[in-house]
Amino acid sequence: MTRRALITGVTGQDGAYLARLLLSKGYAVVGGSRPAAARDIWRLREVGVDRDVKIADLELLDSSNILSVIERERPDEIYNLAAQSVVSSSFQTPVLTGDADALGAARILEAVRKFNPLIRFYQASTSEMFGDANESPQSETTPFCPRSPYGVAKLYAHWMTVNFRNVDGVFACSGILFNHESPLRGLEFVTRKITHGFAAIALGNRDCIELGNLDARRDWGFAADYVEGMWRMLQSEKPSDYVLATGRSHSVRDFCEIVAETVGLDLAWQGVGIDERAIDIKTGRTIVRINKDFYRPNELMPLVGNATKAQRELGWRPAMTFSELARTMAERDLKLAQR
Ligand code: NAP
Ligand code: F7E
Repeated sequence: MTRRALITGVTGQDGAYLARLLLSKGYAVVGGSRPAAARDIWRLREVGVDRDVKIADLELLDSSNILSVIERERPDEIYNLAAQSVVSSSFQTPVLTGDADALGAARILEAVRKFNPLIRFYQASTSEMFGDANESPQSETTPFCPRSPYGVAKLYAHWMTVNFRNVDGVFACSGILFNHESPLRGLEFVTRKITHGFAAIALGNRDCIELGNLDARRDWGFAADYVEGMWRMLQSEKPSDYVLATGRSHSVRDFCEIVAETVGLDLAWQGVGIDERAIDIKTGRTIVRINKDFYRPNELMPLVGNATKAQRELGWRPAMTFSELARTMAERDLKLAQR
C-alpha cells in the first residue's frame, strides 16, 4: 500500500527537499501550509514537485484545523517542519514563536494520540536548544540551555515529543539538527544573505551588504542531506532522538571568503571590531560593512554537533562539505542574478 506522509511547513526549505525525497520513495505527500500566508510554492517548483504535492491549509495555532487535516488525510507519518524559524525575530515575537513552535507541536501530538496513535511523528528540533551549552561538541546527552525565545519554544516541543513517546507510546522522534542550508534558504539567514548579496555585487547590481558578528561560528551542512536523516529516524525500529550535524564549525567570515572567490570578488578585510569591513581589491570598493543590529545577544558557546549516534544507528552521514555548500549556493545565486 502507498504510504502517506504529511509535511507541515512544506513551503519552507526542508519541506521542499523532504517532499522530493518522499515522492522518490513512492509516498503520497500532503503538504501543510498556512491559509493566511500569501502562499508561495517557489521552492517546490525549484525541486520539481509542485504538481505532485497535495497542499492542505494547516495552521499550527489552530487545534481543530490540525485534527481535521489528520482525519481527512490519514497520514502514516507526520513531519512537523512548520515553525517561526528565524532566531532573531523570536526576540521580538516571543509569544507568537511559543504559540507556533512550542504549542504547535503539542497540538499535533495531541491530535495524533486522539485520532491514531500509530502515526509516526518527527519533530524538527534544533541546535538552538543547546544555546549556552556547557560542552562542545554537543550531542544527545548535552544539557540544554537555550538562549533565545526560539530555542526555548523548540525545547518545549522537544520534551513534549519525548513525553508522548514515553508516556503515550507514540512513535515520536526529535531530530536535533544543526544549521543546514541550500540555494532554497530564506534571505533572512546569513548564508543566503551573503550568496545573494555577493552575486548582486559581482554583477554591479548592488554596492554592499551589512552583516553582524563575522566571527560567529556555526556547524553548517546541506539541507538535502539532512532530510534523509529525518526519514531514516521514522523508519528505524525504535523511536529516539538524534543529532544531525557535520561535526565541523566555520565562521561567517570563512563563508564570505569562499563565496567571494566563487563569484569573482577579490575580498580583503580591513579594520577591527565594528569598523571592520571587506573591500574588493580589484575596485577598492567596500562590499561588507558591520551593522550592530545584526549582532545577537548571548552567543557564547560555538555550536557544533556530534552526530555519532545517527551515524551508528541510522547509517546517516552528511555528504556535502562546507566549501562545496558555499560554492553551490554562490553559483546558484550568480545564475539567478544573471537572468
Ligand atoms: P522555513 O524555511 O522557515 O520553513 C518553515 C515553514 O513553516 C514556512 O515555510 C511556513 O510556511 C511554515 N509556518 C510558519 N509559521 C506557521 C504556522 N503558524 N502554521 C503553519 N505553518 C507555519 O524553515 P526550514 O529551514 O525549512 O526548517 C524546517 C524546520 O526545521 C523548522 O521547524 C525549523 O525551525 C527547524 N530547523 C531548521 C534548521 C535549519 O538550519 N534550516 C535547523 C534546525 C531546525 P507557510 O508560510 O507556507 O505557512
Ligand atoms: O545565523 C550570525 C548570527 O540567522 C547564523 C535557523 O534555521 O539555524 C538557523 O538559525 C549565524 C549567527 O541562523 C548575520 O549571529 C552574522 O551566529 O543564519 P542565521 P541561526 O540563527 O543559527 C538554527 C539551527 C535554527 O534552528 C533556525 O531555525 O550568523 N550572523 N551576521 C548573522 N545572521 C544573520 N541572520 N544575519 C546577519 O547579518
